Amino acid sequence: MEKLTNNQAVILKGVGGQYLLHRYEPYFEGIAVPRGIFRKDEMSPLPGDIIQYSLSGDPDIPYVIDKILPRKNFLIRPPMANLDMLLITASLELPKADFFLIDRLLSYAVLLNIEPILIFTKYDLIDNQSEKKSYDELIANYKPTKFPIFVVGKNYDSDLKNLKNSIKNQVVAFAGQSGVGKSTLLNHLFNKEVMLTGDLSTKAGRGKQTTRHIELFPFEDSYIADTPGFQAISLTDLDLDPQDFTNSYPELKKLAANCQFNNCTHRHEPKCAVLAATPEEIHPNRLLRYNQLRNEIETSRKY
Ligand SMILES: Nc1nc2c(ncn2[C@@H]2O[C@H](COP(=O)(O)OP(=O)(O)OP(=O)(O)O)[C@@H](O)[C@H]2O)c(=O)[nH]1
Ligand SMILES: [Mg+2]
Ligand SMILES: [Zn+2]
Repeated sequence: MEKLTNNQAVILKGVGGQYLLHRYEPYFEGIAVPRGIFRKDEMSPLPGDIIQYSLSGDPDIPYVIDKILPRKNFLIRPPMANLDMLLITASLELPKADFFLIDRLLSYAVLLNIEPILIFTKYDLIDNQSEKKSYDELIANYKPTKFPIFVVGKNYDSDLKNLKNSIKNQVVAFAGQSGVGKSTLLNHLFNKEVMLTGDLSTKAGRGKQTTRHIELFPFEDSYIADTPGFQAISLTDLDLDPQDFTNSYPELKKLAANCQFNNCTHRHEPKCAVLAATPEEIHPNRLLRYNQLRNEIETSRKY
């Protein structure tokens, strides 16, 4: 994140047309409403937006948002802007890892210029063959991508410090299935209960997903969001160029340099370096899923 000037701030959340603003240096926090013009423009302020503000003269809502600065990226669902990093979280125990969801989230992040990080939770629960197998399988599928991988669990904190370092000074969000431990990890990073976790929400009788609105939490020079809604991301909504989708797989992109055709789809072409690759270069199951996802993208496209 760039350094902000005296009249700039980050939007932490928006509720009922009011926005909570925050800045680390020099420290600032305040509530603002946007100037009328945004409503006409369709560009409405989002959590993560860097904005310019001024005084409103109203003691109840002391600031107005004058301008939204250009966005690095913005997501429609969950609605937020300027995300630097996506913490894609999967469980080594239950719920069973959804490899398609992980693949989709990885591509989505790459395509939107967001750095993906993989986090595997519940390492403490690995005590039989089937969980050991799910650990090996996750590592084997994603090690060739070279995306950072962190393994965490109850009382297993050896990767936690590295994770903390990686997210310094970044706007980050959690993504992954319900119950994998996103809120648990967020609370662990903060060292306090900021988010309701599974147990609590069940007790409160509020069903599965706990968080409804998007909120960024300032944490050691970073902004962290515990965002519901990433499960629903759909690559076909992006109206992607299928070749751009292919290029969002780093291990494919690397191997593709040696394919005979430079627009190789790596599905059936002769002299395809991807089809000839070893499981250490690209995992066979990830390649199978890639085929299916690319087919979906191609058939959903309107030519
Ligand atoms: N043993 C163990 N349990 C964990 C770990 N991480 C999370 N849990 C438990 O898994 C359950 C779900 O955790 P949450 O943090 O609420 O999961 P979540 O990903 O935030 O789920 P949603 O908010 O529904 O998306 C809770 O009962 C946690 O205590 C872990 O590393 N080890
Ligand atoms: Mg949660
Ligand atoms: Zn190829």
